[in-house]
Amino acid sequence: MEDLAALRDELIGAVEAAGDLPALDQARVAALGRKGRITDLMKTLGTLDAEARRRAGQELNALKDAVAAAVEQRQVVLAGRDLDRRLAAERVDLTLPVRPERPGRIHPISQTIDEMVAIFAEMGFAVAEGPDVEDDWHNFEALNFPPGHPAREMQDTFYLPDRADGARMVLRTHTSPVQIRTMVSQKPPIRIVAPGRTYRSDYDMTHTPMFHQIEGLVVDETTHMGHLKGCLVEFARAFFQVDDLPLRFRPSFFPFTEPSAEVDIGCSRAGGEIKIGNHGDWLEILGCGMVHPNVLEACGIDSTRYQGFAFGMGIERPAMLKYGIPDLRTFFESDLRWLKHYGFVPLDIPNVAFGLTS
Ligand code: 2U9
Repeated sequence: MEDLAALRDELIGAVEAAGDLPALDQARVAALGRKGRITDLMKTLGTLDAEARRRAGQELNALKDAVAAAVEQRQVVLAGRDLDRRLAAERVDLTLPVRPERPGRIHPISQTIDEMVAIFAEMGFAVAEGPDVEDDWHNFEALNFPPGHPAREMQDTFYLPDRADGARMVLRTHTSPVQIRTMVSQKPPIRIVAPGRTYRSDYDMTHTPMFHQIEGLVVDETTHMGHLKGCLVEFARAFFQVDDLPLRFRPSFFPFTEPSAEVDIGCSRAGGEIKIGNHGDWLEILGCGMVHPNVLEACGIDSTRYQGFAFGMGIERPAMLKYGIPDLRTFFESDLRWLKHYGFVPLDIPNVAFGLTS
């Protein structure tokens, strides 16, 4: 039998010298493979007498284990080095300017949200966000929805399998749970807008199962309906860029506001085309009201001391009106030609002072 100590140094030396994973595999096969050096020696054991075979067998097994352990160790080192090399080679500098020949486009929904947020930010609103998957309490209960309310029906709401603790989870049907979370975690005064994705089980020409909303909430000691009205008039005129845009507040009902109103803006429908402005006709764009005392109390806010106003609107319809996009469903088809046509250049960041969008 050959000198096993020398063989060990040679084989482990080859493993440790391997500079990459393919070279390591070669060294492993040369030692432990079907035609490897150790395997070859194993085959000669049959020619030895019983005692020598037992001793040589033990030594060869120890050598095999030592080489296998060295291969494993080296593998960890080389795999780490490979990853480091890939991370260095594939590094992307996100601060680099957009390549002029391939600028990409901002989706009209993102642009519209940015515009709306810019207007409300100018008025002093902060942006709040929350999870898309909500529990029943944040989405319905705290918002004063009675147990049998139609919005809770299976047909309208996407329910998820119950959690291990029995909690019934839903895909949020509005962004209102964000305001609930804000009121639970912050003390008044509160002034936030909550833009984001919402979900309802509905699909036709004018509804998609996922759509976007922006909602607003102001809570303070002296907040009243006049503040709500001024805020929404200011918003609508800035968003549609029509200085004398008339707004009409019609009484309505929502479980979470009292009193409640729906808001129409002036428009014309001449020639089958909707034009926003002071033209005698009306178009509904949002809902609003004073936060129901039950909602304030559910969030631990004293409704005898604080009052709030809230409003909510979809994003898709104002975006279609402002940018002349005729079909709602095209928003979510990921058609690059559509995006090139209706999208916005990335550095055209909405800003009230310099104009929302050029
Ligand atoms: C809290 C308290 C009150 C948000 C409101 C509306 C009226 C409304 C709809 C417009 C079109 C949703 O996308 S839509 O279908 N929304 O009419 N939303 S008041 O009121 C709140 C929200 C949160 C805590």
